[in-house]
Amino acid sequence: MTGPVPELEDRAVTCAERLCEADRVLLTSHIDADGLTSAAIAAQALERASIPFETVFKKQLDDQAIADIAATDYDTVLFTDFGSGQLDIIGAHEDAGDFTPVIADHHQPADRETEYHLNPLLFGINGASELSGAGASYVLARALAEVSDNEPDPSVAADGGTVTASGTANARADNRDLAALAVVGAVGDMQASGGELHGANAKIVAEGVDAGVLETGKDLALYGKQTRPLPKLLEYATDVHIPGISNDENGALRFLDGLDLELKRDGEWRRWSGLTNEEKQTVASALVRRAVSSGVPAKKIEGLVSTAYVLPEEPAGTELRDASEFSTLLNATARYERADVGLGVCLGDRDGALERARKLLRNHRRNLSEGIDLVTREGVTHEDNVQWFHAGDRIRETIVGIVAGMAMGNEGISRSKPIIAFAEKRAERESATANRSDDVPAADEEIKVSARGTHSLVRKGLDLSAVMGQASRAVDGDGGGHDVAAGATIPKGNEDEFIERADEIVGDQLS
Ligand SMILES: [Mn+2]
Repeated sequence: MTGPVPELEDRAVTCAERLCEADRVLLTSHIDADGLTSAAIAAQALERASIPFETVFKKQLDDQAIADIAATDYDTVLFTDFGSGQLDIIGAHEDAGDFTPVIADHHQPADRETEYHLNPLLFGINGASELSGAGASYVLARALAEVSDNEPDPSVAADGGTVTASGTANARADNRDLAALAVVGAVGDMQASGGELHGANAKIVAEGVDAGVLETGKDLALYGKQTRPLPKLLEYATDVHIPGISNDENGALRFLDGLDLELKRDGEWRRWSGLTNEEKQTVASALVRRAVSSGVPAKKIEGLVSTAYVLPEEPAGTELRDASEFSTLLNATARYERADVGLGVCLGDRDGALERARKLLRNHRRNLSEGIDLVTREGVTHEDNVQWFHAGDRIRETIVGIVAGMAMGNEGISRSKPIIAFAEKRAERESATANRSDDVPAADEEIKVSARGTHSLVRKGLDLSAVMGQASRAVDGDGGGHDVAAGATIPKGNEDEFIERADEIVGDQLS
């Protein structure tokens, strides 16, 4: 039998065999949507293979976090969605005999190798767009099902006769049912491009469809198709800006009113997921017509349709039914350091954990809108090539970048210059994650810097990853990220010098 990604199969089997030899395993994973789904996939695969394990989450896998792991009694440590980039540190512990690492990751490896290292980049597969941490964990899970012989064969009845196992039972036996979580992780890591997942990710999607845990189809590329009331779905959809609808409460309402459509049922706004195909067609066509008549470029209009990844086993009208909403829910738990809640949701806790996750998401949205109001009210300072604001401790450093990006285009905040936001790093607060040793308080003397641009600025040469890296290192900090969004940490008091440097670098890039 071959796994979903043939290039990775041999290595996945080697890693799986090593896990099966362990008496017990410490599973450690990154805290974000991809890391949470990675952990959930690995946890279920270990459990089904009857390998005892414990799960811990780390926000950052630094020297201290790895030393803490080494100090445990575990001889085998499974790292998911991180570990490759820290192989130099991990390798030193391996050499010292502290533990044997098994890694399922997709980040750029450090300059060091180890035997049980499953990473698409080692096999010519793009780790940024073709396979996520959850995808690598899924490949490992499939190999674990193949290698472990602890599970009784579900197709054989107790009396030795053959029972007709359902497709889902088969999918569970070979871990293909976990493909849905792998897709949520990939979507959470923004691996969909041009409206869909590609490469190794697409192979995982195919397995999920085959196993009955995923459905795909072309649909409107708007966020919130499961849970948002129709007017809000349209109003908040700003990836493709449609004049008179996007960011326009009354406009969105008027647009819907003009369609021959039942907008409310039982006094409640209907949601996209509850519309018939015909009704969806009515809205979509009208939306495209409006976009065309308001001069939205054809390329942008194409972006109104994308592939939706639906989890048909989850209840309709819930976040869990749509891969993109599911990943957003998970990110909300991660951002507020409630990995335990996110993991619970992934593992099927539909009562306590799901309710807590929704509360965190509501709270997150409120924090965002308060942050945007604050920035818009107080305004930004314009330099020649950048604009910036300092939130102090009034916006959490974990969301200040998103706030900055969302505030662009509001009154006084330009979309033709990148925006840079400063916020104080706070000592980590109480957290109920399984392990708090990662929450070593950051020095209060540090400032988190977040920068956001637009795709049109990137096309003109903007690379915020370079800006954040160079400007921060010039003031004894460090940073990096992506061309359109990046971040840094710098010592407090160096903000002015940082802005001066960043302004120069952006000027050079855009000249
Ligand atoms: Mn990841």
